[in-house]
Order: sequence, then C-alpha cells, then structure tokens
Amino acid sequence: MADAAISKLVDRNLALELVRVTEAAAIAAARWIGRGDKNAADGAAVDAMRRAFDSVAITGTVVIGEGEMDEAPMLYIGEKIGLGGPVVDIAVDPLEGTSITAKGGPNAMATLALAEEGGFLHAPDVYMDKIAVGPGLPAGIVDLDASVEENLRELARAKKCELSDLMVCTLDRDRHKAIIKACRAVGARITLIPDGDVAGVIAVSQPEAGIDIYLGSGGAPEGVLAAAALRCIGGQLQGRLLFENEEQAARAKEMGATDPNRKYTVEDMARGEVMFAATGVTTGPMLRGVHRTYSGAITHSMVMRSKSGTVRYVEGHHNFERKPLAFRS
Ligand code: VTB
Ligand code: MG
Ligand code: MG
Repeated sequence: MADAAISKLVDRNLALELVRVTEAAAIAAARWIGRGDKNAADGAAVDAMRRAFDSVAITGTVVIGEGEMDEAPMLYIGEKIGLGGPVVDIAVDPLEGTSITAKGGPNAMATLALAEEGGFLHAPDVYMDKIAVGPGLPAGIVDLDASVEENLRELARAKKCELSDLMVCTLDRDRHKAIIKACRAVGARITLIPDGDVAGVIAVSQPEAGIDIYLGSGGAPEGVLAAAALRCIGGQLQGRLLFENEEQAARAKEMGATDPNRKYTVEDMARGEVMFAATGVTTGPMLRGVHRTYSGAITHSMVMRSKSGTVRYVEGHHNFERKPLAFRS
C-alpha cells in the first residue's frame, strides 16, 4: 500500500481513537458531578485523559493544555503523549466546565482536538475576545471591530430575519454587561451561559441549537478548541487575545503570537487537517451527559474531521465489570 493510503487509514481510525480518550475523561469527571469540588472533577478528567492517550498511536505534543510545565502535572504545554505514530499537535480541555460539573449544571464536556504539527495557534491561558456565526454566511459578515449593533444588523440582513429573531449566546459575566445591553437595545434575544464557551461557539454551527451568534470573551485555549470544531462543521470565528498585563503579553509573544491586535480566523487558529472530539459529562444541547448503569456507563460523544466534514455521534456502552481499570483510579 502506498504511504499516502496508509496514512489516510490511520487518520480515519484515529478519529475514533480520540473518542475513547474523551470518553475516559468524561466518565472520570462524571463521578464528581454535583459534589462541589471542581478541582477534583478536573483532576479526575485530566488524569483519565492522560492515561487514555497512552494507548493512542500518535507522537503527540500538547500545545493547548492544562498550563505550563511547572504548574500542571499532566497534559502541560509541551508534554509528549501517545504510543508513537503520526506526528501531531494536540489541544485539550479534559473538563470544559469544571464549575458546571461541581454544581451538576448543564453542558460540561471533555474535549480535545488534533492537528498536523504546527496546526494550532499556541494560545496562552489569557482571555480571547470572540465573535462567531454559522456556515453559509458571507465571509467577514461580522467583525470584532464593528459595534454589536452593526454586527447584529448585518447578520439579520443576511439571514433575512428581524433583529428580534436573532439569538445571541454569551457567558454570563459582569464584563459582558455592555454587550448584553447593546443586544437588548436592538431587540435581540440572548442565552446567557454560566460556563462552557467551547459549546457556546460550536452552537452557532449547529442549526438545531438555535444560536445565531456568539459574542464575548472567554479562554483563549477554548477559542482554539472551538476553532478546530468549526474547521470541521463550518462557520466563522474571529478571536483576539486580550492581555491584562505586560507579563501576559510577553508570554504570548514568546509563544509566537507577536501581533497583540491580530484578529485570528478559524484557519489561523486551526490549520491543515484537524479532528475534534468531545464527550458529554453533564447533559446539554450538544451532548448527553454520562449515564451510569448498573454495570457501567453510557456516554455520548461527537467526533469530526476537517477533511471529510463528517460529524459522528457515538454512543458508548461501557462495561466496568469487564474493563474496570480503564476508567477508575
Ligand atoms: C470560558 C468558559 C470556560 O472559562 O472560556 C471561561 O468556556 C472564561 O473565563 O468553561 P472566566 O470564567 O474567568 O469568565 C471557563 O469558565 C473555565 O475554563
Ligand atoms: Mg481545563
Ligand atoms: Mg475550560
């Protein structure tokens, strides 16, 4: 078999391997749902995800991870993971929605993305201003430098709907007061989410989610993960790093983000071939949460590839009696 054909097969299979990794993280995190300890939930997800990667045939480098090497014991930026195989870069958020999980709220998930080496923006753990709309709209229809009102008007025009038909999604944060006010002033509707802007951004490209536009600032690493997902399902996302101090700006520069005002597109954040996988921890509009059964658990995941654009939803029925160690510490 020619080399290209071999690598194609590896790629395809890899997508399903990635689901095993997010499933493991989700099952581990789910044991902490509602127990008020977000760090324990996060730690369990990180640990399970790290171990699950040990059996994936990749030579991976974590580029979006749990922090710097000196502050995160596992899945830190620069960590090498995998059994050996194609050289790839990995972006992870083993538990996107740690507080949600601790409170038993909706829409927490385990998530990761994979790209060819050098494919991801090396985003530091700072805020990123984000604006996202779904597929099928003219490029550049919304822009971070336009006012909220202008963006909403353009969007309503393109979608041939009223401003009051639009549904905006943003994180429920004090820093978004002006955005929320501006949306309401033109009569648009808003869904305020407590956490979880990876899912919030992805929702713009899922017609059934009913979200027309995502606005506001959230984690930059989460921006890169959302960009990877949009590479697969379409949609526009613009992101700009936000720095609270000189140190953050210097760190970003060190990581390669040299222009502090740059507006990154989906392609700037996730280039080349990418894959994205997520497993629900708690139930939300995107995925069902982990459901414990008498002998194991049922998981609900999505996995997609930029190359084919195929999105697969995978329901996993796990039997802890046969495979107890994979998911329990
Ligand atoms: C968002 C959200 C995450 O961080 O990125 C948010 O999607 C941004 O930070 O789930 P603040 O909480 O400080 O607003 C999370 O809440 C946690 O990673
Ligand atoms: Mg995290
Ligand atoms: Mg997160």
